[in-house]
Amino acid sequence: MRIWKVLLLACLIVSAGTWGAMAAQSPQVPLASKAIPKFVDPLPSLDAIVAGTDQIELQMTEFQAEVLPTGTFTPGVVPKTWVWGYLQPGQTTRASYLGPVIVATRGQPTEMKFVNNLGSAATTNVLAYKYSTDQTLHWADPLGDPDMKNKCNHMVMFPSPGEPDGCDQNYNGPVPAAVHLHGGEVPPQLDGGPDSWFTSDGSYQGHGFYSKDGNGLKNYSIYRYPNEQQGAPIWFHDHTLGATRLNVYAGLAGGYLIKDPVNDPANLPPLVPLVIQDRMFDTNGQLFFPADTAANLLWTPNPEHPYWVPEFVGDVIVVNGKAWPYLTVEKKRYTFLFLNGSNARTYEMFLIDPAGVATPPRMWVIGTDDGYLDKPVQVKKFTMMSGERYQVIVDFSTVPAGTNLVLKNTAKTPFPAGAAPIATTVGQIMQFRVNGNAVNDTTFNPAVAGATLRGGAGQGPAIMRLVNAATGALAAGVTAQKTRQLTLNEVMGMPQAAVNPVTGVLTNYPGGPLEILVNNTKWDGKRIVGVANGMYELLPRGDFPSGVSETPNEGDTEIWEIVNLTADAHPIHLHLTSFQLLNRQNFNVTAYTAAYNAAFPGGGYDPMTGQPYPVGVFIPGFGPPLDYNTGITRALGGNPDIAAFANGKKKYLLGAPTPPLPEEAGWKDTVIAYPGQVTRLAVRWAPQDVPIGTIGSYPFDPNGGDGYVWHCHIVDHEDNEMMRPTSVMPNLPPESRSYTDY
Ligand SMILES: [Cu+2]
Repeated sequence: MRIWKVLLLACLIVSAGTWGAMAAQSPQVPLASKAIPKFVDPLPSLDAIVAGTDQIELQMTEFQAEVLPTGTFTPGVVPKTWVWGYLQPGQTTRASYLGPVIVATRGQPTEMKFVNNLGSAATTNVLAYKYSTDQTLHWADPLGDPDMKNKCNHMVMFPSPGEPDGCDQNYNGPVPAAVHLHGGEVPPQLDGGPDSWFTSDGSYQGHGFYSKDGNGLKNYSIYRYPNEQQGAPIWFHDHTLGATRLNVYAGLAGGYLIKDPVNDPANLPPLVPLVIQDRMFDTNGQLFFPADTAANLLWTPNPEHPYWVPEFVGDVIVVNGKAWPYLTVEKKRYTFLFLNGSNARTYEMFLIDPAGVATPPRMWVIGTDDGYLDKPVQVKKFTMMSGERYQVIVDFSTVPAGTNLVLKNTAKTPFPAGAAPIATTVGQIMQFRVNGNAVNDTTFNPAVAGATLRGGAGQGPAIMRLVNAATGALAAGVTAQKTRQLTLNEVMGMPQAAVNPVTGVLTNYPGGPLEILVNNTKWDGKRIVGVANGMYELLPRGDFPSGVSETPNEGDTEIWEIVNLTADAHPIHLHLTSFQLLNRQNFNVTAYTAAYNAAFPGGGYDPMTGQPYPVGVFIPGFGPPLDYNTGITRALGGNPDIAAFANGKKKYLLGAPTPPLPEEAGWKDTVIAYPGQVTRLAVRWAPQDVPIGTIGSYPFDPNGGDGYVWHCHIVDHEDNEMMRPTSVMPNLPPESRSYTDY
C-alpha cells in the first residue's frame, strides 16, 4: 500500500465531493435477512435437458422467480423476484432462475443457441442491475464509440478534463451478455469469454458471432461444444467484460454435466445438484446490490468506481435459486454436486444436527471440478471458493428418521481472515430432513475398504497424474517445460473526501481498492505512461506487444506459481484446460514485496504527484517489474524469483511445500490461492487423458478467435481487471484438425 501525501488532499476534496454527489442512488431499501424465514420451502430441482443431436436453444429472459421463501412478507404468499435466466423456447417463467442442467455425453457434440432477450437497462425490472452498472470499469460498453471503447474507464478517481459526461451514472442501454462454458474444453471461438458479448438489438463484440451460422445482425450466438473431454460437472454462466458480477447475480447460470459412459464410475447414488449463492434483497423482495457511494454506508466510498464493490457478499444464502431451502432425503446415499456460484463468498461446509442428538452422516468427496477422483476421500468438512465444484456422497442411512440436519458454513469474509458468518443467517446453507425407514441401498458404497472410483476392476483407467499428490512434487515421468511466477496484486485508490450523509460533515475516507490485478497487468496489457490533452496515454509493453503475456505451447506442461501479495484468498481459474494442484508454500510477504517493489524501473505517471514514479517504487498496472521473457527461467513472468535468497541471507520461501488436500487432488480448473502463500499448479495444455507428447493434442485449433483468459473467480475482481488473456500456440496446422465445425 502507498503512503499518500497530505498536500494533494486539497484538490481532491473539490473533485471528489462533486463526483460523489452526482452518482445516482438506488431507491431500494435493504431487507434484513434475519427477518427471512429459514427452511420453509423445498429445494427446487433444476430443469434437466438431455443433449442429443438436435440444437438446444436457451433464451436469456427477464421473468419473476420464487427466490424468497413463502411467508417472507405475507403468510402463505410466495414473493416474486425479477430475475434473468436461461429459459427454453415457450417457457415464459420458471420457479428457479438457475438452470437448466444440460446433460451431454462424451464424444457427442452439443449445439447450443443462446438468445439475448434481455432488452435494455433503461427498462429492466432487475433493479440490482439497473442501479449497479459501473461505466468507470473497463467494461463491454455497447453504446461506446466503436473506435474508442470504454469511454469512461480511467485509472484515477476524478474525471479528467475532457472526459465525457455521465460516466458517474449507471448505464442505460441494451444489456450485453456472453455465455462461457466454465471447465469446457472448447475452441477459442466458442469460449464465450469477456469480449464475445452480444445484445438483444444486434450489437456485438469479438467472435461471439463467428459461430456456426456466420455473421450478421442478430441477437443470438450458436456454439457447437465438442464434448470430447472426460466426464465432468462443468457449468455455463455469463462472462461479459466488466459486468459479469451483475449478469450472474441476476441469475444467468446453468449446469453442464458431461457423462463419460466408458470411464465414469458406475452405479453412483442419485445425483442432486446444489448450486450455492448469496444474495441481498430489498423490502419489496427484489434483488439488491450495494453501490459504493458515500450515501451507502455499507462500504467505504470509492468514487473512482462509484457502483463497483470490491467483494460482494450477501446476507441471504440461496441454493438452486431458493433462499434457505430444505430437502427431504431417505435413509440412503446421495451424490451431491456442490457448486459455488457466488460472486465472492467462500463456504466451509459441514453437516450438524442442531438438536445435538444425531451423529452427522459421513461424507466422501468423489469428484472435483473436472472429473472424478480415483478413490473416495472421507471429509468432515470442505471449503469452496467461487467457481469450484465438488461431488460428495452423503450417507444418511445412519441418521434417525425425523432428524433435521443443517448444512453449516463457517468461512470468514473476506476469506480466510475476515469476519465470521452470523450463525443464524449466512452461517447456515440448507436443511436436510431425514425421512422414512432404512432402504436397501445397492449403490456404490464409498465406505467399503479399498473402494475405488477409477482404476479398479471393471472401471476406467486411473486419472493421469501430473502430480504425486502425496508428496506435492511432479509425478514420475512428468517434466515442466516452463515455470511462470505470477503475482496477485491489489491496487489501492486515493484517499477520498465526501460528505457523510448522516453527519453532513465533509469527511476524508481512506482509499479503497481501486482495482485488483493478476501479475500487476491490466486486462488489456497496457499501462499509463503519461498524460496528454487531459487523457491518459496507453502504450503496450515492449516484452508483450500483443498485450498477451501467457502464450503456452499446446501440449506443454507448465508450473504456474501464483504469488499472492494481497491480504485475501483468490480462486484462480484457467479457461480451456484443467490442471492439478502441485503444492502450496508459505513465503515472507514483507521481504518479497520489498524486493518486488525495488525491481520497478521508475517512469510512468503518478497521478498523486503528477510526476514519473521514482526508481524502486511499485507502479500500479505497470506489469511485472522485470522483463517478462528474459528473466531467469525460474521466474518467467517478470517478477523477482520467489525461490531466490533475499539480501543474500534469507529465503523468501518459508518451510516445506504442502501437498494438495486429498479432496483437491483431482482435475481442477479453479483453485484457492491463499494469502501469504505461493500456490503452484501443474498446468498441461492438452486434454486430460491424451498421452504426454501427443502432437495436435486438441481436436481443434486452440489458437485464434477471442483466445482464452485466466482470472480470479471472485466475480467482482474479474470485473475490475483481475483477468488476463492467454493464447495457446498450436503444434499442428489448423486445417489438420478433425473438429473444425464451429
Ligand atoms: Cu480475486
